[in-house]
Amino acid sequence: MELYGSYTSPFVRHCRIALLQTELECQFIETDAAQSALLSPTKKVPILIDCDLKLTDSTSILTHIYEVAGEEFLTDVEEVELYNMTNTLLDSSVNLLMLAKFDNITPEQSVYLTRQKQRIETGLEAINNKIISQSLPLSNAEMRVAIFIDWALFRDLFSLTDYPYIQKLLDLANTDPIFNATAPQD
Ligand SMILES: N[C@@H](CCC(=O)N[C@@H](CS)C(=O)NCC(=O)O)C(=O)O
Repeated sequence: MELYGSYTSPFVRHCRIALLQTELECQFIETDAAQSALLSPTKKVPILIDCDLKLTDSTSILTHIYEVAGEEFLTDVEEVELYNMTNTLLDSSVNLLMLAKFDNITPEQSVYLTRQKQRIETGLEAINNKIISQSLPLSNAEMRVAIFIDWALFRDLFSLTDYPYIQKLLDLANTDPIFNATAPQD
């Protein structure tokens, strides 16, 4: 198997964590925007190639990794809800970051970006009330939350002052050696 991605992407990090957890053999190939545009119709990372199978989304990649390892992934509807809500906030956060970085557009200049920013705030409030785990291992959805939050703090997108249960989850995730070993780095 080959996983294409970057060391900063939260979507790629979740796949790297799953590979380390399951101890499956996989080569990691660092990939920039130009290469991902050639490799994937979505022009995004991660991308996983396993023989004839090409997967272009972290959720299909995670589904494949856990299936190959004989483990379950997202079987409970509440877990799917938390996982997907986190993905929605991740996508909004990536949009905020990229539009500011490449086009110099901030929420103050855009009605739709203001809605994205509000979506992140109300979403974080909801996620703060959905955290359950007090000890490791985290559920796959809570791992997604921890990965999202660690990346958002790395990018200085928001603080956790108003979200104490998310802070506790991040503190717990940081006691996991695999979570630590995959922390975002430029
Ligand atoms: N739904 C995708 C999202 C992947 C994604 O947004 N990846 C970002 C990196 S964090 C990317 O490649 N962005 C490039 C772009 O938007 O052009 C997944 O779960 O894999």
